[in-house]
Amino acid sequence: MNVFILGPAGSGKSLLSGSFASYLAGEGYRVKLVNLDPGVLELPYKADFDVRTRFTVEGIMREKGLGPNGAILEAMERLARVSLPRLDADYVLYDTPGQLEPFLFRDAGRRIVGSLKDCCCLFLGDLSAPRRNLLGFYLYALTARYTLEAETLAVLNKVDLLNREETEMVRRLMENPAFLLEASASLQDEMNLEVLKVLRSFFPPQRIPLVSAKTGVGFDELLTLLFEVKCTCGDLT
Ligand SMILES: Nc1nc2c(ncn2[C@@H]2O[C@H](COP(=O)(O)OP(=O)(O)O)[C@@H](O)[C@H]2O)c(=O)[nH]1
Ligand SMILES: [Mg+2]
Repeated sequence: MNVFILGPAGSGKSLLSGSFASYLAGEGYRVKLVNLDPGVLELPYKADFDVRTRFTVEGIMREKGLGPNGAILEAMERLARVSLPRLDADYVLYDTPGQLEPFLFRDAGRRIVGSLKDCCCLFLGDLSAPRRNLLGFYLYALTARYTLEAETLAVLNKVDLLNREETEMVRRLMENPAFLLEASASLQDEMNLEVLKVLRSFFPPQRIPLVSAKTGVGFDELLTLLFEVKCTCGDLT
């Protein structure tokens, strides 16, 4: 299975790529790691294929006299055309560019994901950041799924940074968003619920695992969800 790890800058894509790969290897799977981030300076794992052997954002800046934003756009154009090696493994994990938007909204993401069979994307949210905007995170994950036309699992990362009450609160919200209204019945909450109702009629609800790329908490649940995606009859509720 090809697993793309997506998410906003700093959500933990690279750390999760490395630590989830180690976890899978420990479970007895053959795992390969691909770095698709041409802008990263250091990686917390050893990549089996690294796009930086072809080009880097820094190299493009020098070569073309561009600033960082222009170089990132040029790098995404090149990424869209890069030919990836076929890697023989049970799971190939793809760490994606630090900046999500140009990967998602330009050709690179759609082309690369669309060129591979047996794909699943993990869309990471940073629990230390969007605690008050979980619906916004979920909508963004759906945007990735809609844009890439690939099965996409929303995953909340950095659960180790939450205390027990905060973790419980997030878990309850994920299981039953109506809990939002019990907390405070603002206009925004009512709107959130209406949006959720509409979304649920189009997208089957999915369990959202709370994981930690740092400690490995939640990896068992993440792997179970990947099994369910693989099994077409999988029930994600
Ligand atoms: N505490 C904690 N920190 C994390 C976790 N995942 C990532 N980080 C940290 O968040 C920062 C950004 O992580 P990185 O993997 O580079 O994010 P990326 O930009 O999405 O690839 C780094 O300092 C990581 O060590 C996590 O689960 N828990
Ligand atoms: Mg990264």
